[in-house]
Amino acid sequence: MLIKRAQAGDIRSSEITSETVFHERRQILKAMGLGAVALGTPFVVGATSGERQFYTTQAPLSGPAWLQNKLKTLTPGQYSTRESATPFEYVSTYNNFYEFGTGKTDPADNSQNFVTDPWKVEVAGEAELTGTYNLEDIVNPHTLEERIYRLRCVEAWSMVVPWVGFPLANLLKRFKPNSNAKYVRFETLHDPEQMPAQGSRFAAIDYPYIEGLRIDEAMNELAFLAVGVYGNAMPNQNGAPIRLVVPWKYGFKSIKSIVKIEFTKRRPKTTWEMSNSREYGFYANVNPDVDHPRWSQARERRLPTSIFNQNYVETLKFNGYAPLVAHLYKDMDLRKQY
Ligand SMILES: Nc1nc2c(c(=O)[nH]1)N[C@H]1C(S)=C(S)[C@@H](COP(=O)(O)O)O[C@H]1N2
Ligand SMILES: [Mo]
Repeated sequence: MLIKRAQAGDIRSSEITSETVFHERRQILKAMGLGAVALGTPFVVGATSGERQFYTTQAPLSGPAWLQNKLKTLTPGQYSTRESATPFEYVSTYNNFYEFGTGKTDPADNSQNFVTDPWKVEVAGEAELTGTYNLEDIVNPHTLEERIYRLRCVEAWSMVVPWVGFPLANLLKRFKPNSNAKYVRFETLHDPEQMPAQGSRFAAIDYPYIEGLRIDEAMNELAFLAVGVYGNAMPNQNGAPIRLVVPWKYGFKSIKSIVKIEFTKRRPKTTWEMSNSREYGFYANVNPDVDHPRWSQARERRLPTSIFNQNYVETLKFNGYAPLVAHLYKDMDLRKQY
């Protein structure tokens, strides 16, 4: 009842610019005691003035103790879509995480014993500060916020996910990247004992999974590091314990289970571009005008779908985030640099 449906691509300019209003709303939320809402349903939507959504969980908090503590201070973030989130059941069982198998339910089926605590992240390359850090030290200085983003897979399906995390830029700045830092490269854990597909001679892609962003893309306020969904810690199949979320790009840019972040001079060679550069580009901006060589990108199936209703919605340029990101590409031909 508190969920308000709105048009796709619904970032209002007021939402983008109105910092003050946002902070006021946050104060109201705090005063209402939201963030620890407990009602009769497993997932609860709290909202201020019937507008801003906020999902939290009634299930026991998961993840390490330090994260559970931090989750109690979760706040609604800026830039959330007002579209309703795809139910948790779908978000956590319809996945792409090839390290655990290529079927949509393989990640949920095969990742349950994946060990994500303790977890270390190495920060390397063109920056003043580098080193290997416990996940807690990576996450702790940041306020955890909820961002409800559309996720558009290159395979032409999409969902709406209430992520829990913090802006990537805030983390990157802590390491003081130098003027040679033109790109940021991300790497997923390589551990064939835990990730069965990495050991297979018939693996669909090369491992470890690598992704990358141009530094200005990485510093854009929409680029997000997520440590959870639906008010709780990240399910293994969604990329526990920490994954990238780049909502204006195809889902494959949103690399999971990150162990290394590196500032580089040169554009990194990324997994899907290396596997087939004609089908998957480095930029991978969602673009209804540039079809995949084997299918149209003009529309997408919005989960949940059924055999009776494929629930097609129009695909939006930059996945509807153009007001915040189009300027990054103003001098580029996005048909060539896809
Ligand atoms: N390491 C790794 N990260 C990955 C993938 C993967 O196979 N391995 N799949 C990508 C793709 S294609 C998509 S659409 C999203 C899916 O995220 P979700 O399962 O949380 O919806 O994760 C991306 N990140
Ligand atoms: Mo994807």
